[in-house]
Amino acid sequence: MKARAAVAWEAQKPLSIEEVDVEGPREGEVLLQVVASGVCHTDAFTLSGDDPEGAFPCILGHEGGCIVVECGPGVKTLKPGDHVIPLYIPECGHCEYCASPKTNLCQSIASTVWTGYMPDGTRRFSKNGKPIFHYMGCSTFAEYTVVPEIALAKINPAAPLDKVCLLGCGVTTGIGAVLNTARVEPGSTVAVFGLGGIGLSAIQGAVMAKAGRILAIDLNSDKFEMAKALGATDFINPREVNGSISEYIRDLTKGGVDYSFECIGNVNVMRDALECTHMGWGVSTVIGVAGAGKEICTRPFNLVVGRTWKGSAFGGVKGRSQLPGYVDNYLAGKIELDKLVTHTMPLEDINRAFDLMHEGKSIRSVIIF
Ligand code: NAD
Ligand code: AHE
Ligand code: ZN
Ligand code: ZN
Repeated sequence: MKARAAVAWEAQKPLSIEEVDVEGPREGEVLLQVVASGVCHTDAFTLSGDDPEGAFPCILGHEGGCIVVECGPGVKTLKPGDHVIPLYIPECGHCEYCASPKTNLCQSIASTVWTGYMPDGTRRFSKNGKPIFHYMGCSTFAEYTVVPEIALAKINPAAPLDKVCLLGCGVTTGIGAVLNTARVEPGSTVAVFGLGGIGLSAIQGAVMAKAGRILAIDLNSDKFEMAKALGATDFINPREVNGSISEYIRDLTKGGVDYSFECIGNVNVMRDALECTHMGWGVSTVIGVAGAGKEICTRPFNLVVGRTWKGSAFGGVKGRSQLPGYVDNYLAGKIELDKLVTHTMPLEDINRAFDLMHEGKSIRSVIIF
C-alpha cells in the first residue's frame, strides 16, 4: 500500500514528506495506522548523524499511538481495530531477559531491530523500489507502519492516542527511571538535569515516589514554570552558578542529593549528576543518550565512597505487560500528559517540531496524521 511518510534520506538534512510503499505484515507482524506520534530528542539525535546505529534512508519516530489494521500470519493476541503503542524494546516473554525481573531489555529481536531491519532481516518501506530502513522497530513518522506483535502494547481504547503516544517513550522513560531503576524512597532529595519531556517526567516520578525535595536544573530558565507545575521545589540554571554545579548542589543540600537523573545526553553533565549525589549512598541514573565516541568519566574514588552510577532504558518498563497500566494511570488522572503536549501539527510540518525542540520552545510536539 501507499503511505505518506517523513523520510530521513540522510543525516543532518530536513525530513522529506513522500508517498512511500509499505509492504504488508509477514509472519508475526502487524500493520498499523499511526494516528499520532510524539517527537523525541532521540529522533533528533539519530538525524544529527551522531547515532552509531543510525541507518539512512530511514523513517524515524518511536512515540506512536496506533490502531491495528491487519495482522500477519501467526499473530494471536491482536486483531484489527485494537489500539496499541509500539515498543522499541519488545517483550517476547520467552528470552532470559524477559524471564528476569531485573531488566526490561528483551533481546529476542534486538540484533535486527536496532540496525533498521524487521526481525526476519528484510525491510517493509521503499520508494521507487529503493528500500528504506525502519527505526527502533517503530517508524511512526508514517501514516502506516509494520511492527512485530511482540513489540506492541495493547491499550485501553478509551485513551486519546494523541496524548498516550507520549507513553511510547518520553513519559514512561522519566517516570520509570525514578520508580523502577533508582527506586526513589519517600522523603528523598532528587536532582533532575534537563527539563525536556524526559526530565519533566522524572519530576512526575519523583512526586509519585513522594520525594521531599526536587531540584530542577536546565540552561533554559523557560523550562522552570512547567517543572514547578509538575512538583519541582528548587530551580537552578547552571549559567547563573559560579564554579562547579556539583559543588553548588552539594552545598545547597548539605552533602548532596540522594538521587540524580541525567536527562540530556551530555557526558559532562553525567559526571556532575554523579558528583552532586551524597557520599555513602547517592545514586545517579543516566537516561540521556550521548553521541558516538563519547565516554563518561569520574574519579573512581567517587564510587569507592559509596555513590552508584546506573542507567535506564524506557524506564525499566516491560512494555507489553506494564505499559497498559501507565495508560490506565493517565486515564485515572495519576499521570500528566496533556500539559507536556505543547504543540501539535500535521506531518507536513514535522521539521518545525525539530526546530522548536532545538530552539527550546517545545516540550513535546505531537504529529497528528
Ligand atoms: P529535550 O531536548 O526535550 O530536553 C533536553 C533538555 O536539556 C532541554 O530543556 C535543554 O535546555 C536541557 N539542556 C541541554 N543542555 C543542558 C546542560 N548542559 N545543562 C542543563 N540542561 C541542559 O530532550 P528529551 O526528549 O527530554 O530527551 C532527553 C535525553 O533523553 C536525550 O538524550 C534523549 O535521547 C534521551 N532519551 C533516553 C531514553 C532512554 O530510554 N534512555 C528515552 C528517551 C529519551
Ligand atoms: N543507538 C544509540 C543508543 C540509543 C539508545 O540508547 N536508545 C535507548 C532508547 S532512546 C529512546 O528515546 C534504548 O532504549 N536503548 C536500548 C538498546 O538496547 O539500544 C547508540 O549509542 O548506539
Ligand atoms: Zn524517545
Ligand atoms: Zn524477551
